[in-house]
Amino acid sequence: METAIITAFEPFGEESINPTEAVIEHIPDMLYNTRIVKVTLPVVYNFAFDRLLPLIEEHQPKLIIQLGLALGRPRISIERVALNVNHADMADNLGNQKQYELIEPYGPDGLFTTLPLARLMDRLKEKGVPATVSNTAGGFVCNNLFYKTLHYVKAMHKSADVGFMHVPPLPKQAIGKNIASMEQSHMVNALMVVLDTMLNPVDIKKQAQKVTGAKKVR
Ligand code: PCA
Repeated sequence: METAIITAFEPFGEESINPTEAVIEHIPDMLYNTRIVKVTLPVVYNFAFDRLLPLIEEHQPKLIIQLGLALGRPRISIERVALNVNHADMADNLGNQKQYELIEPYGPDGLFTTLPLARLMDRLKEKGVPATVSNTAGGFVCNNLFYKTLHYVKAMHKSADVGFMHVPPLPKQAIGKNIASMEQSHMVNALMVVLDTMLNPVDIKKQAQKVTGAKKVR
């Protein structure tokens, strides 16, 4: 049976919750004959991808969708690119702060998602979810995980598509702060749109028609 892996993150920094943990639990365990494997990863530069790697090897997934919390962003962000850099003001959950550091010393500067971004934006709009394509996943653990996953999949010639979705905080996380927030239902809808677009055989056909002539960067 084919598998897709969806990942969330633990809370980090000042936050006592990370909405991504609950969002992945709202997704069924099976969609269009594909098993959905869910895992919450530690917010630690050196451990996040290391926790995911054995699952990639065990399941050989056809799709990997990663979720992270982006405080301060008002919409769902589907990330276009992972950059080969660790650079953040914040320390990870083990106190490591990284700046001006390459993730993979011999890796490319950036790696693009393999998700069909235009199709996803159309479908998220139809569904009424505020969403945008983002050109940076930041320089913290989310970008690190996204970069390492894209790099591994490419280097090991895996067939998995890889995407990253940042979500805003929940309304209860924004109380008393001058920041945007989003109801969990929008986040779950957004993830379902991504999964449906990638796993529903009818949608895959539509995507193929839409991207004919576009080069898939691998
Ligand atoms: N967001 C952080 C790390 C974990 C998470 O959910 C980030 O954007 O890097």
